[in-house]
Amino acid sequence: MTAPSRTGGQILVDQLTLHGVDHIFCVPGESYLAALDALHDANIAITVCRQEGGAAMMAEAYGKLTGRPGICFVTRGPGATNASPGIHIAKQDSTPMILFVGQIERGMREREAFQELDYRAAFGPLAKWATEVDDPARFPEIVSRAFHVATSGRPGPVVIALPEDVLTEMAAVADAPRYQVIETHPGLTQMAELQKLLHGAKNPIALLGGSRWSELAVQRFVRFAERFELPVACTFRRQMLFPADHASHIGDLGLGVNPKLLARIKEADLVLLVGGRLSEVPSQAYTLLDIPVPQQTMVHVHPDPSELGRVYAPHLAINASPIAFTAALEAVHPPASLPWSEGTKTAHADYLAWSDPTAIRHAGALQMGEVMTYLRKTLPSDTIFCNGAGNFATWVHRFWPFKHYGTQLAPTSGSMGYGVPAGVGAMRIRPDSPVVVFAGDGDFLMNGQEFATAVQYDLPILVILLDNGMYGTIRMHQEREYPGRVSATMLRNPDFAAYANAFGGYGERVTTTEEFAPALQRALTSSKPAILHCIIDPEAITPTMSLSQIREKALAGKK
Ligand SMILES: Cc1ncc(C[n+]2csc(CCOP(=O)(O)OP(=O)(O)O)c2C)c(N)n1
Ligand SMILES: [Mg+2]
Repeated sequence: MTAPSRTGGQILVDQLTLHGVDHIFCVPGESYLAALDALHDANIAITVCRQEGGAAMMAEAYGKLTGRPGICFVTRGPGATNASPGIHIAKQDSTPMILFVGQIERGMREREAFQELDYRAAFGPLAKWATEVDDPARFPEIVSRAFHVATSGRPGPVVIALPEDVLTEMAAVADAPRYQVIETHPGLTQMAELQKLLHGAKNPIALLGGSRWSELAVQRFVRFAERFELPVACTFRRQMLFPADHASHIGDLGLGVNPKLLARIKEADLVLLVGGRLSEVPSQAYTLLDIPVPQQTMVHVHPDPSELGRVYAPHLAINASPIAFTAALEAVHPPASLPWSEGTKTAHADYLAWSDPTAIRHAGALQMGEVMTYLRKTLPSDTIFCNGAGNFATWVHRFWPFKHYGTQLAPTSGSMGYGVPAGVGAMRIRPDSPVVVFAGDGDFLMNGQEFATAVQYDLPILVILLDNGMYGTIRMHQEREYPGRVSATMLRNPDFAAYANAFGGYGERVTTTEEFAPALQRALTSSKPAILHCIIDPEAITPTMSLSQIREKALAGKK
């Protein structure tokens, strides 16, 4: 049978449909009208956004939540450069994503035509693969490859430029088959070696990170941890990989980490690192384990062979996805006695003490320890927490007990402005899960415009915006390094409650602990996207150290 003749835009959208795409995030542009036209009749939901940075972060959040590539469409030049933070997040966070970018007509290339950009050059180092389509007949091949590249090995972002005339040109070409996720399984001998190492260990520890997990993979790892009474920590912003209330959970390896957890990892004789890279933040600036050869016996499990031996030379390297590895763990058996099991109990108790918000007191009338205690009592455990970067995020990371896979959206890349778009993206695809966005005053306004998208699609995300009138994290670093010399870190803020109202959402200003709970209840009953504008004392820069204490300590050190 001969293939029907279709426009490039139609062929492209037909490929998306057959690869299972059910949602795209976009800001429109005249450069890809033919693709938008084909989307008009496709069974694909569209979220139209206010800025490409927000659209790309929503697509990245989709990829994080589903394990399938998040799809984003933007226009050429400024549309593409605006989308670049989402690409960087997908790269660092190992998230499958595909960004389609409009492009000038083929015949105008190299003249620096209107909004012309060389996408291979601009996105080459940022993305896992960046390319441009030259012929509409090649859409089936190139889109299929994009899905395979985005999801295989260490997942990541793909960028595909779409010349305007390639989208309008007709071609007769057959569709590609639906892509398959390329699974990477551990070998029997490797699993036997792992069992041998575990049987010889006195003090093992597991660290979980990366992507290519699933709810089932987490359940399997929980069963393995139970059989071995193994202590398990999650790495930076990967807390949803192991339930915080489980007896084997011993905390997370992020910023402002529990010193007892660090000590325990240093004292371990076997480190089982599953899925992650143990990069700068979890490795505490590469000080936690020796490089290249850790003193501990290291077993590194990663879906991408190029990450194995990249920084650490593991004693046992297993090239497998967490999904396949955890399936194989079912056949690994514990030794007759578990000399570390008392240590696991102590480590879990240390975690519980460290993450107890009730003991926390800091400056100001609004006490975050009490706020977190209230949230722990009130919010359902399947609430999806989203945040960008700033000291405000500590309240979530340290004090919210993540219990389920798929409840944490936070960039390991430390990108500000992620929380609101991630929350919008999450609620678009999981409309029945409560979504809470934690944001700082600096962080919020980097993509606060997507609050309008939440209003447009009736998504009642709840933004808890902690306003301390500054880029607090940087101020904290300033006080440490250059005490008393405040430079470019102060902010004069708008009335964020009025902002929420002006957008058609619900907004309230919260200045005391007593005001928080009733304001939260009113926000929830409004059923609208809501912002609680919480005024935080600038002194309350960390749960335990005030800004003045940090400055005084630094000044004392300089004397
Ligand atoms: C896109 C981006 N720009 C700049 C930074 C550097 N940075 C990290 S935290 C921070 C300040 C965050 O301020 P805010 O959101 O108000 O949170 P706070 O630290 O005050 O709680 C800045 C500027 C970053 N991580 N990402
Ligand atoms: Mg701030």
